[in-house]
Amino acid sequence: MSVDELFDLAKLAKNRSSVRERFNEIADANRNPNSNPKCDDDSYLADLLKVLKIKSLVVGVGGAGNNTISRLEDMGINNAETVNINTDAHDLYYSNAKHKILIGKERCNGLGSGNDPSVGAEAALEDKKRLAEILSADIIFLTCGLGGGTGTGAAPIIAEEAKRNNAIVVTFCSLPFKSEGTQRAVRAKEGLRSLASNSDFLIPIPNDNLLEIVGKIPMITGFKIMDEVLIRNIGEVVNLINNCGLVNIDFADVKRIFVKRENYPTGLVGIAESIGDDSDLVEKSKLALNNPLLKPDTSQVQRCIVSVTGDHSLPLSKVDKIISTITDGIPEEAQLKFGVQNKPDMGSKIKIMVLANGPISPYVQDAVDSDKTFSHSNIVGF
Ligand SMILES: Nc1nc2c(ncn2[C@@H]2O[C@H](COP(=O)(O)OP(=O)(O)OP(=O)(O)O)[C@@H](O)[C@H]2O)c(=O)[nH]1
Ligand SMILES: [Mg+2]
Repeated sequence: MSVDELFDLAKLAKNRSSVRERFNEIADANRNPNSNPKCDDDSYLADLLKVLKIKSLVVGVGGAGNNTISRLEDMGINNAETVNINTDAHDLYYSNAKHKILIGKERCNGLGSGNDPSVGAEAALEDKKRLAEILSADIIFLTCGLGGGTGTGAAPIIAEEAKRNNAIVVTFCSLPFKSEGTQRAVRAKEGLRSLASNSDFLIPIPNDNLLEIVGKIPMITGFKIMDEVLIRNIGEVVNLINNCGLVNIDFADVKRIFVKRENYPTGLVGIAESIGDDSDLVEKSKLALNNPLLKPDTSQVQRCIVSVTGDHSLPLSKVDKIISTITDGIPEEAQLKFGVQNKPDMGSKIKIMVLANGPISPYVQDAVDSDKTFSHSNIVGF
C-alpha cells in the first residue's frame, strides 16, 4: 500500500488511537536492507511527515462567514482548505472558497433561512451526512456572524459534526452591533451558547467594540473592518500552526491552548505590529495581549504562546523586550512559550502575536450560564 493511500485523512481523523499502527505500517513499507536497522533513514522520515501533516479546514457559515472566507481566498491562504456553507444559493455562488455546500435545499430552496436559526439548524441537519464527510481534518476553524439564521443555527451543528470527527474546533464569530436590534442580540446569544458546547476555543468579537476603537462609522464599513479582523486572526493562527517547529513552538504546544475550562471554551488572540523601537515594542506587546476588540481578562491567562516575526536581523534583545512585557501582564503561574519566525520582507517591523487560553469572554460566560429555553417563535424575523 502506498503512503498516499495510507494518508487517508477521513480515516486518520477517526482513528487517532492508531497513530502507532500507522507508524509501524510506514516503517514496514520503508524497510531498506542497506540502512542501519537501529536508525531511521530519511525516506522513512519523509513518509512519516506526510502522515503527520496537520490538516486544517477553514469553514465560513452564512453570509458573513462566506464573506470572510472569500476575502481569505482572495488574499491567498496557504496550508488550509476553505469551505463555504450557506442556505442562500446566491450568496454561496458569488463567494470564493475551494469547496461550497448549499445546505437545506428542501427546507430553504436556496433562498436563505429568513433570519430564523431554527431553519438554519434544520438546513444543516438535512445535509448532516455531507457535512460529516467534508468536515474531516485535525483542526477546523469556523467563522460566522451571529445574529442571523444560517450562521447562528447551522454553525453549532457544523461544530458538533466536526467534533464527532475528532477535530479540534476553533471558532471565531462576530456579535451584532447594538444598532441591529434586540432580536439579533437574543439570537446571537443563543447561537453562542450552542457554539460554546462544541468549540474547543471560542473567540466572539463584539462588533460594538470596534466602534470604541474607530468611532462612529456606517454599519457597512464596520462589517468590512470586522471582516479584516476575522481574516487576520484566522490567517495568523493557521500560519502559526503550520509554521510550528520553526523556533520553540510545536503543534503539541498549540493544541494545549485549545483546551476548554470546564464548560467554557476560552480564548485570547491578539496581533500587533511594532516599528521596532523599545517603547513601541512595549506598547504593541501590551496591545497584542490586551486586544481591545476582545478586552480579555488577562489575569485569567493559563497558557500563552507568543510568536514574534521579524526579518533575519531581528535582535534577541527585542524579542526579550516583548516576552518580558507579556510575562509582566499575565499571572506568575501562567505558562509562556515563545517562538520566532523570520520573514525577509518585514524590514524593521516586528509582528507580535499572542495566543492564549484561560480568559473566558463575558459573552461566553453569560451565554453558557443562561439556562433560558430557546423559543424560536420569539425571535423569528428582524
Ligand atoms: N463581518 C461581517 N459581518 C456581517 C456581514 N453581514 C452581516 N454581518 C453580521 O453577521 C450577522 C449575521 O448576518 P448574515 O451572516 O448575513 O446572516 P446569515 O447567517 O447568512 O443568516 P440568514 O441570512 O438570516 O440566513 C449580522 O447580524 C451582522 O452582525 C459582513 O459582510 N461582514
Ligand atoms: Mg444569509
